[in-house]
Order: sequence, then structure tokens, then C-alpha cells
Amino acid sequence: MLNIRSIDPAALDLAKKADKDGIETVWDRYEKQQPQCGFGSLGLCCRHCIQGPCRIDPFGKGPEKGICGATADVIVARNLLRQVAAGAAAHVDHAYEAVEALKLAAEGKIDYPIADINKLKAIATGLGIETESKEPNVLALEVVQVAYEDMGNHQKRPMRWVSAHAPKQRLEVWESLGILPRNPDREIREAMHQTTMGMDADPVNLVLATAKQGLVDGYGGLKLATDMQDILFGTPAPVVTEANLGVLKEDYVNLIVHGHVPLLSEKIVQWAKTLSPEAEAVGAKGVQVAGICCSGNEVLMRQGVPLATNYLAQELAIVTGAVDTMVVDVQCIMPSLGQIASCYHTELITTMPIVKIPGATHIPFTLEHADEAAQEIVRKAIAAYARRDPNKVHIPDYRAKIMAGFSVEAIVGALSKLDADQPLKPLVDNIVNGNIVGVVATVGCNNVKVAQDIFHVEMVKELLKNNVLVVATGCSAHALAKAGMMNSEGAEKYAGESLKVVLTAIGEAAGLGAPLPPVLHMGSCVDNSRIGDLVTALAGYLGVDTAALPVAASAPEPQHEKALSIGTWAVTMGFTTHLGVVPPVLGSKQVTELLTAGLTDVIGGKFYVETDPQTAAHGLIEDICKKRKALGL
Ligand code: BF8
Ligand code: SF4
Repeated sequence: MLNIRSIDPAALDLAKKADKDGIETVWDRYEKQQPQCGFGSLGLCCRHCIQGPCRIDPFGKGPEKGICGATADVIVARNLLRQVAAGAAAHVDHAYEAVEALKLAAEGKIDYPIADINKLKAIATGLGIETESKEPNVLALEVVQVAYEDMGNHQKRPMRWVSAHAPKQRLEVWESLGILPRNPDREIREAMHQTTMGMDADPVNLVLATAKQGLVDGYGGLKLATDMQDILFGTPAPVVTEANLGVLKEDYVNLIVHGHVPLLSEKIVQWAKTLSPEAEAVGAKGVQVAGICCSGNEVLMRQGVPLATNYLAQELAIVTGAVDTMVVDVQCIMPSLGQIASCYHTELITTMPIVKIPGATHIPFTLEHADEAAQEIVRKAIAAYARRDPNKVHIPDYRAKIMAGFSVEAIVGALSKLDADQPLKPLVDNIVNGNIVGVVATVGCNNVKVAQDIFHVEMVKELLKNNVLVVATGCSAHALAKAGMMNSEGAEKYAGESLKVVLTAIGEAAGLGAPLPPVLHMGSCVDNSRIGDLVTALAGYLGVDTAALPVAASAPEPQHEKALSIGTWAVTMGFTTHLGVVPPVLGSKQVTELLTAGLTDVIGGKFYVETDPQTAAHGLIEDICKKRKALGL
């Protein structure tokens, strides 16, 4: 057993219960995998053709080339490109569904209202579409048209979602490198082709292709998905609720939404409210919905639904014995959930044709029958409540108060209380005068190789103490929420003196009567696009390249291929992007050098790998200070 599995007291408590209940968890399986393969860890194993598998001896004593002649550099670079393309594919697929939903909604074919006309107009204007006197559904269809043209672009021109939304200076850099994506599907297909046997053998070319996948992800995945979802469900505004498994309630039907795409979870939240009398009829006080992973973040941001927990503790949620139903859609769902749910009364429900788990009930979710599916799922949860075994229930009493919902629009809204004409000015002024040293975005996952949440929390403590403002998304946001860093008290406790002054001033002006939280929750992983929008706006306001801003990114505990593709996008934006877990690239000196240094010359950003939280925080601060100096600050 690992010495510490987590720093989250609820997870630690439930891990003990899991042991007692004889439940195998991710930590047990991790232990059984030890020692993990050294070739794989270094990225030196190739299975791209059936002459293989081939592996390169990192110590130079065995084979130096694969059977086809591929070197370590080629094998590592190809593997990385495939991983990043896979991450991008996940986000683009997500975005595509959201575009489809907006189209059907605008045509009145499904029961999803268009919730945010202002966002629709803003996106349309950004795309150069005339908005004057157009009905929302007409305008929405024009926006959808542009998205579909990007998805099916057969020209050489770049995607309009990129050219319309990316900072101008960046577009020039990307164009000069030949990495502007034309059509996300085409680029992902090309990456698969480029990495098959007998194709690209130039590590530099492969790394540039990887950077292109970062842009596919950033604009064809993240930005497109968030824009569509905001139009459909509303742009988030500040909400207050709680985080951690203590949000489950013994006397309520507990329904957990887990996965990523809000098309389903929004409907669940709505029907959980509507069908609450049915829960009361079976003796419960109502239906408590709580979220895991990014589904959790999505419904938190827009509906104020509490967060249950992040990636690494998803199994432990079921171990509470109090989860009546866990409904999942796509991504980051451990296949083990089926087995664990069978040890309790929990009904695990899968909903998507590409995610089925033996032992789970499959209720197909389609946009056309979304309401029926959501009702059926909520009713299943109510029925399962009656089967709950009180002897197996243990809900750890840990919850932290959180304020979330910090879309760019919400941040600008709060800042405009200080300066209505130039809302970004107060933020920029405080960066210029050094009250805020810089901004770090912490994003991404938990990874079983790191005690759950420890890297997020310890690194962010150090950043805040040094007056760095932190914005967070994904499972990083969950970690910081659970640790009490997303409320006003967190500002008192963790923020350095000058950062506290700024947070207090904004909080007071925004009518909170208390400081703004020191870590701003900006949403799910696709909502990293919000961070992109914020830095794009800041760079535009200052008239500088995003690469020049005193801003950095970090994925302290990355596990998913999506985290690699998001990180790659951050690098293409010109940011130093920290990873707290070593990605499988060390088998190639050349690729490692390109990613951590060589790329900087051409793209401005780089990866920075550091496995100690304090050192990482100071590495990022040092990077920010260099950028400040270059700006004359
Ligand atoms: O998309 S942070 S573990 S849940 S991949 Fe997955 Fe990573 Fe969590 Fe959100 Ni993002
Ligand atoms: Fe081996 Fe080359 Fe085939 Fe990879 S592509 S498995 S290195 S022969």
C-alpha cells in the first residue's frame, strides 16, 4: 500500500472503509502493477505495426532501433503525438455533440432552450456574423453553420474558430510554423496517419505536429464546446455551495452525475427538482444531486450543484453506501465502478453508446429523448433509495464552502464595479504595481502516482503566499475547493498581504462583504478555454503577445491524454506549462529537450516538469518574474 493515498480526509476515511468492506480500489490495483514497465514509462515501446512490439534499451546496451529502423527519438515523438491527438479527439467529440445540440435546439427539434442570447451574440460577432434584428434561433443556426464548416473544412484556410478567437500575434507565430489547424477531424486523422509505420521519422516535425494538435484541442475542442454550452445553458455567474463527499445526505436520495458533457447532467438536475415529491413519497426528504469530475464542475458552475469529489475518489463515493445512483456519460470513468457498485445497492447507469460497463444499467441518452431518459434515471435513483442498507452507510462529515462560477464574464462583471469603462484596468494595474505578481492556472487531474490532491494544494499554498493569483479548472479545482481555498476565508488564510488587499477590494466592490476567493473556479476541463479567453483579453488590452504575460499554467497531477493535449495548447499560447508527473518522453533526449527548452525559441512556451510542489511553485514564480522584467515591471 502507498504510504498516503490522499490528503483528502473524506477519501482517507472511506479508503479505510473500502479495506474493511473488501473493496479493491485504484490504489490497490496500482500496487499490483508495481514495478511498472520501464520501457513504457520512458516512452520507448512501439506497437505501431505487427512486426513489433519493439523497445529500445535506454542504457544503450540492447537494441538502439526498432525493427523498421525507428530510433528512440522517433518512437517517443510518435507516441506523444498519438497521445495528444487522442486527448484532442475526446474534446472535439465533446464539442461536436454540443454543436449538434445547439442546431437541434435552434430548429426547435429538442427541448433545450437557448439560454444565453448575449453569449450567442458575442460569439456571432466574434465570427463576423451580423447580429442586428436576427431572431436567436436564426443567429444560432448561423453560428452552427460556421462550426460545421470548420468540422468539414476542405480548404487550406485555418478553422474560423481559431482565426476568429486566437490572439493576432499568436496566429502569426502558428502560421509561420505551419501548425494552424484546418479542420479538427482532418488534423486528428493526419496525426494518426503520420504516426503509422513507415511515416514521419523526423522528431522535430513530429513535435510540431503535436503542437498543432494542441491548437485542435484548444479551439476545436475546448473553446468550441464551452461556447456552445454557454449559449445553451447560460454563462456561469458566481454561485455558493459546498464540496466534498460530506455533501451526500443520509435522508435524501443521492444521485451522482459523473463524466463530462452537460447535455445529460443539466437535464438530471432539472428533473431531480421536479420529481422531488416522488422521493418524498418513499420517505426521503428530496433528491440530492452531486457531481464528480467535470460533470460536477459543469453543473456546479451553472446550477450551483455541490461537488462530490474528483477523479481519484470516484470509487470511494460508492463506498459511502449512500449513493443510490451514479450516472455517467463520457471520459474519466473507471471501469471498476461496475464491480464496486455491485457490492452496494448503488445503481450504476451508463448512457452513451461509446461507454458501456458490464454490470451497469444502460439507459441510452439521446438529445431527442433527453427528458424521458433523465426522468427514468432520477426514478431509478428514487427506487434504489429504498434498497439502501443503513448498516453499510458511512458519509464522512467533510465539506468545504465554495464560491464558483467565475466565467470571464463574471470576472469582468466583478471588476467593472471598480472601473465600469475599463474593467480589466484594476486587474492589470494591480499586476503592474506588483500587488498581484502574476497568474497561474492550475488544471487537470489526479494521478494515482501522487497522493490525491497533495500537489494541487501544496503548490497553490506556496503560490498564494507569494501573491500569485490562481485560477483553476477540472479536478484541480475540485482539489482546491475541498481544501477550502475557494471561499473568502481562504483569502484570509492563504493569500499573501498584497494579494489579500486586491481580493478584499474586489470582493467589497462586488458586494460580497468579504474578499474574493484566492482561487477562482473557472469550470470544467473544456472551460480551460475561459482561461484562454481571459489571457487573450488581457493581452489585447495591453497590446502584447500572450507569451509576454506574467502568466503560467500547471497540471500538478495529470493522468489523462486530455491533460497532455490541454498542456500542449497552453504551450502554444506561449506559457510555461508545468507538469507534476513525468510524461513518458524521457527515453528521448531530443524530444525532452524540444519540449522543455527548444520549443521556446519558436513558440514562446515550454513544458516544465518538476515533481516537488514547493520547487514547482518557485519555478513558476521565477518564470513569471522573468516575464515581468521583460515587460519592464
Ligand atoms: O476533463 S481533470 S481526471 S475529470 S481529464 Fe478527467 Fe483529468 Fe479530472 Fe475532467 Ni480533465
Ligand atoms: Fe517496431 Fe517500427 Fe513496427 Fe514500431 S513501427 S513496432 S518500431 S517495426
